[in-house]
Amino acid sequence: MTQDRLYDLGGWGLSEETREEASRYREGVVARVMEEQRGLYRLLTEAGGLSARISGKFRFQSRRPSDYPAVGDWVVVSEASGVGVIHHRLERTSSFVRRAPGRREEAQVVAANIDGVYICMAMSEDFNLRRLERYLAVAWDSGAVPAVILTKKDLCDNPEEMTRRVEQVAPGVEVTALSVMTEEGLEALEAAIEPGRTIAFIGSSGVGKSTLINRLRGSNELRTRDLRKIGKGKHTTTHRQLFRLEGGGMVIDTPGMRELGVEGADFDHSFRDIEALKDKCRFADCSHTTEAGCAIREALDSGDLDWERFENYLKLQREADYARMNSREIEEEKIKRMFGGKEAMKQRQKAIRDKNRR
Ligand SMILES: Nc1nc2c(ncn2[C@@H]2O[C@H](COP(=O)(O)OP(=O)(O)OP(=O)(O)O)[C@@H](O)[C@H]2O)c(=O)[nH]1
Ligand SMILES: [Mg+2]
Ligand SMILES: [Zn+2]
Repeated sequence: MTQDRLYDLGGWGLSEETREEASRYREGVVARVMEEQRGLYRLLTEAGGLSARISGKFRFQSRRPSDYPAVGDWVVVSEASGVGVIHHRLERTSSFVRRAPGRREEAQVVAANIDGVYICMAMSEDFNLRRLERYLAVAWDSGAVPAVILTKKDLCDNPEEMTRRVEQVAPGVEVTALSVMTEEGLEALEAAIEPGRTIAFIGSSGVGKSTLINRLRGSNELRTRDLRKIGKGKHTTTHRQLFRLEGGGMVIDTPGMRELGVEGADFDHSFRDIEALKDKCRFADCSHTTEAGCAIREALDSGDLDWERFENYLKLQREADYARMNSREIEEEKIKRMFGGKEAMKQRQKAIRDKNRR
């Protein structure tokens, strides 16, 4: 497949490593996933936009939903009479992954190859610190740098107090309060989205993600919630989509999440205050319940550590453990499929060893 170079994908975040990885495949050219809707992908190649589907081989080799391309991914695509076929998904440098709600709890990639995760939370009805802690734990695990965007500042009577409370549960994270109504904080946000970098906007439904992205793009293309027409709890954005801003930065709009299930979490960053306290407990295996010299208990007693924050930390850790356990089960399932179970595999290994000994 030869191509006219209309787009320099370097400006769309393509690194030398990924370009090199793509060149190892013979089937097609490199492209970025801009949009995905029910198995139909909108891609950008160096020659321009292209609609594509997954090849049969790709589908056959994919075991989990997270194996499939997500918005932001780099893929290898070939084209025949205007329709693209995706042959490979290239290595991800980062990904925001949630545990999808539903019967089969599975990892779902919300956005891939992102540099930043902007966790959006409204300063009005949506404000919830425990949920924010959950988002931060998952966002830190993505490999991208999280930031908190507090939206609808115009609807808030005490924005300074609210910002302060958010900063307390988000150690080491930039917190920005803004309003699309009054335009306050927008310039700083625009400047923060640097050329060639990709930022995913995530958060509950109705916090104003699409409104903000429309404003950054100077466009009205994205549908936003019309408060007069649509009832509460409805999601306005229905699929994920990547845009490049005039300044050269890229943003990904995502549908609001009702719940963010934990698939992986990074506690060292998101709960660094608690992790640091744990190191000060007298006993390395301290359960933080009745032991003497427990730094956690002391901090809870003195009020330095908020009880609700600590309880949320424990809860999220249980969830992360459970998710890890699940992925181990998936591994075992895979072994079973390939070798007919662990016992069968052990016997085969023993047979091979015996044979080699002879
Ligand atoms: N007062 C005020 N309202 C805002 C602001 N930003 C957004 N809104 C309103 O909030 C509502 C929801 O905005 P959306 O942009 O659709 O929210 P969303 O986060 O994209 O929601 P989903 O697509 O469902 O996830 C709309 O009615 C916006 O007009 C703001 O800064 N101030
Ligand atoms: Mg939206
Ligand atoms: Zn302790």
